Amino acid sequence: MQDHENMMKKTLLVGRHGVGKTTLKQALRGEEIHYVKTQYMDYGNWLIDSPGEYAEVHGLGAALAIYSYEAEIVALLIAANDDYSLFPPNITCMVNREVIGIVTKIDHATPERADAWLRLSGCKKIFYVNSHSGEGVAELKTYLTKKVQS
Ligand SMILES: Nc1nc2c(ncn2[C@@H]2O[C@H](COP(=O)(O)OP(=O)(O)OP(=O)(O)O)[C@@H](O)[C@H]2O)c(=O)[nH]1
Ligand SMILES: [Mg+2]
Repeated sequence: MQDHENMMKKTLLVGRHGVGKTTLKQALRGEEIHYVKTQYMDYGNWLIDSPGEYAEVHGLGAALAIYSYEAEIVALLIAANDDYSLFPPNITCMVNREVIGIVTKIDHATPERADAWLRLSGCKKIFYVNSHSGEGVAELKTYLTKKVQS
């Protein structure tokens, strides 16, 4: 999968430390998967990767509202095997952008619980990915591709 930056919607990835944001970014870009701890906002190209610690603060809603100004789409990530959610109910109303949900690590557990948490937080459209095998990644990438006007 080749990355054509100007064809992609600028997308902000948000979720707890270790949920799989950077790994998903690598999978979406078609890069080799390798671990790197995200230490600061990474504006590399169309994907804006955030450190999990930024989402693990009391003022998450306000922080989301500010970072989302830089993006066209905000993606909230929860892993299939997570046993808690950082995102309060209807947090999507803090964001003046489309918000999608992404369940990561679907190789670890079934996605129902993470899916329910993301819906409770206000996400209407939810994707399911395994960034290691690539399952679900192409479908997500297609969704994040700008539609050509005819
Ligand atoms: N089994 C499995 N492991 C995954 C998947 N996605 C990510 N991981 C693993 O989860 C760990 C954390 O992944 P990262 O992508 O670094 O997580 P992050 O959300 O970027 O974390 P921070 O940068 O600390 O906020 C790594 O060891 C990844 O290999 C997945 O779909 N399946
Ligand atoms: Mg990271």
